[in-house]
Amino acid sequence: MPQANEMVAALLQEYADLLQIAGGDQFRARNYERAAKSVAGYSGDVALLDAATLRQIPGVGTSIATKIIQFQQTGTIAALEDLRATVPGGVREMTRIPALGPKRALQLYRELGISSVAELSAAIDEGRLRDLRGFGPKSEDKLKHGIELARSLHQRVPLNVASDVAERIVAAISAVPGCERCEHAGSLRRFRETIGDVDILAAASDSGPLMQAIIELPGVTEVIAHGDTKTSVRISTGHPAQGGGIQVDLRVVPLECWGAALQYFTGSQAHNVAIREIAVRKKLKLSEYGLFQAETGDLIVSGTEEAVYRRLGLEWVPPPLRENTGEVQAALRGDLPVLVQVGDVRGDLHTHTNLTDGVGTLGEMVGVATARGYEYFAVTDHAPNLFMQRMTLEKMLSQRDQLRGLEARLAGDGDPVMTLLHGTELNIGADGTVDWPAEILAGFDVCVASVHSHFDQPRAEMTRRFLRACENPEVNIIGHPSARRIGKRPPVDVDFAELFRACAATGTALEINASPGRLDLPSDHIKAARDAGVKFSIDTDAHATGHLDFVRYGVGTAQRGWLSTDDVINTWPLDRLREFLRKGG
Ligand code: DGT
Ligand code: CA
Ligand code: CA
Ligand code: ZN
Repeated sequence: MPQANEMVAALLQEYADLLQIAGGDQFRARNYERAAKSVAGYSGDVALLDAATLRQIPGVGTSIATKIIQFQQTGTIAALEDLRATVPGGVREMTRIPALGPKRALQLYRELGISSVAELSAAIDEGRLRDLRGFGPKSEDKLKHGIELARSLHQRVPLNVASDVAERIVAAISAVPGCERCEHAGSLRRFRETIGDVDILAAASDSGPLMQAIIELPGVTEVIAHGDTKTSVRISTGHPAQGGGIQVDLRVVPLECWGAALQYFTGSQAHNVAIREIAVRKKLKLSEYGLFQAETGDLIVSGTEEAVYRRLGLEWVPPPLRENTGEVQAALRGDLPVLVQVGDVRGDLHTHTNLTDGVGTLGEMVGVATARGYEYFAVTDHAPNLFMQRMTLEKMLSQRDQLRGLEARLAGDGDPVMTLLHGTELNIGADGTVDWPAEILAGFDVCVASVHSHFDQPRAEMTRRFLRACENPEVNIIGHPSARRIGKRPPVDVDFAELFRACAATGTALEINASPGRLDLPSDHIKAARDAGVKFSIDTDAHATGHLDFVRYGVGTAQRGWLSTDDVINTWPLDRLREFLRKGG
């Protein structure tokens, strides 16, 4: 995404937040929020557009276009500066705490003078919230939990944010003369769902110029350490939510050590400990410099990861498996799974357009899917029970016509380039029922069904709710099954073992939602689900054309769950997929 779009989106979002906190016009706040999303998902560079072109972006009218022009000229928005003066930044931070929200954050500020998360935390401990209207012991607990969640995200960065930073740095370091190799390692290479710091490994005989290059990169806010083998900096991420930036460690090794170093710095620590124990038993010594004879110190291998693993009697272990959860034993037996790859995905089965809350038109979304080379593509806009999306039967049917027309045009005179599937994302109601009667649902090619409300149901009720959705013959995929938002909302309390059994028995797939704020089903549940015979669909839940690219995070998450193509329905040819979507009916 162009950098200016990112910045403008952040400013518009901040403006929306402040409007809402200051108790202004909720309608205007929502407009700014919508514009922020559109700008973030817009493919052109807003720094280069005139007012007339800006107004073509969905949600951008005259007033917002004027503010963007002002940003182009001054780097800021005057109206925003005014609002900032009336609401302290710490209060806006407070609104990010799940279970608080703008109204009550402002109440805390006005009535108790609390203007930061730290002050709020102290006030809870001192019992100062207890007598406040609208707050009680139960909300104290919820707030404390919310503060924890918000803090954990503040320290660790979402996968896509770290990934964008790493890509930028690897490109910059690779371009330095003398750099022979450069790749990212650490938790990012393992596709953990959040990243503590970004580890970059490079090979060069002289590390100096590479170390110099990283401290001079644009966006570096602090040099934490600067040496010959390791340099650490803090760098801003360019993403709105990550004010504090992220730490990046660059390590430079001689090319001969590449494989041993990459293995070492990819981790995880637990995996490395297990591998080193195997080395010790073979009277060898493994370090970031290579695999050596313990006694003589003679080097055996170090050039490639494959050679290091092979000499230890193991298959090469794909990084997402390296968590010491059975992969070492499997690699010793030569029994690792053949993991699903991004290139195996034949289509996306959960996407949105601007008919509901997406920002891309049907044509734009389909265009980008075609360019990705997908064989099939499902459009699954929200269904009527999510009232704020204002979906109707008429709108849905007219979209279906439009989609069929588009498909015919894609095919031209020849074979269809890509099959378009008309789907919907249904809402699993509190009792497990979904939108629309069965005869309407039967008209869709694919139905995703998700929980979007009543997140706090007790386990037994929540489990019954999911089971009923699975037993619905029209429901094909349970969307973002845990409904968590990483760092924002905890997973729902459902009996996963029961859910997995029901999915396997009814032929309902569980989604692996690839959106970096979700990554849901979380990887730690995937393996158990697979063992129960569940099939999966790796979907982006794209709300903008750029989101289709999130599929790689979904595939990384699936790999962490040990999945192969046989487990993932949208890697299958269309006829096999269609057979699955019939649910045996
Ligand atoms: P993160 O940054 O918290 O998301 O997680 P990692 O896994 O990237 O951890 P990090 O950055 O501390 O270190 C990167 C890798 O380097 C780690 O996975 C294993 C290796 N490593 C770093 N320090 C040590 C250490 O003291 N002992 C061992 N065995 N390995 C280490
Ligand atoms: Ca790291
Ligand atoms: Ca590190
Ligand atoms: Zn959804």
